Formats: sequence, structure tokens, C-alpha cells
Amino acid sequence: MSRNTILAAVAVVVVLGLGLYLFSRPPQTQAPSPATQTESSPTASESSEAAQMIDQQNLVTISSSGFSPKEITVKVGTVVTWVNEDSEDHTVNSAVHPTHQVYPPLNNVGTLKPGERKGFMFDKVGTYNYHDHLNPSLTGSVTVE
Ligand SMILES: [Cu+2]
Repeated sequence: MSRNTILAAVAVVVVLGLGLYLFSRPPQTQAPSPATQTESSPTASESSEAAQMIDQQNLVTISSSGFSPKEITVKVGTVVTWVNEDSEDHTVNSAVHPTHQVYPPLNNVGTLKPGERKGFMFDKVGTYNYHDHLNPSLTGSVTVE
């Protein structure tokens, strides 16, 4: 009888132990919680890439002889940057002088002092004529495609 008792006790201990083991285990088959979507801000490499594009492709210089290049074609969403390389003020204003109402947002570029540069993002397809309001014979255009 004592042998049976011992076997029974061992069986109870094993069952209890196994039960405890199974219940105490963390649920490992549970699906991973949904990955949190982290909105990453523009990275440094993207910014420097953008700066590079401005420098290489979408820069219009202004001198006493006018805008160069006089006509520029860019993709939608591109920032065109004007830089005043003259010793006098120039402006970028929408056609038509003197009311500038063809594309008023372009008037936000406005006056550029000597050495100053300003960018404007073109987000709609079209051809945008502009001029230097201080020297209205100096004209240029941006074609957005
Ligand atoms: Cu004007």
C-alpha cells in the first residue's frame, strides 16, 4: 500500500507541476501587437538631397541682365529657387505687370535683396510667367509638368 501511496503522490505532484508549468507560461503563440506606425520626419539625407536638387537644377539667377535661365521646366512639387546675384534689388512677381494677378501665390517670392535667395514650390501643372517688378522688361517663366 505504501508503494501505491507514493506512486499516487508522485502522480499528483507531476500533474500539479505540469499544470502549473503550462498555466504559468506566457502565451507565446499570441499574435504580435500591431506594429506602431511611426511617422518619420524627413531625414537628413532627404533634406540634403533636396538642397542638392535646388543647387543643381532648379536655380534661377537674377542679374542686371535678367533671369537665367529665362525659362525653366520642372516637375509638379518642385521648388524653384531664385537668387539675386546683382548689387540691386530685384523681384519675382506673377504676370501681368503691374497687377500680378495671373498667379498671385508667386508674388510671395517678391523682393530679393542682393545675395538673397528665395524658393517657391510649384504644385500645379501649368506655365507661369513672371517678371521683375522693378525692371518689368526682365521676364521669365516656369513650366510645371
Ligand atoms: Cu510688375
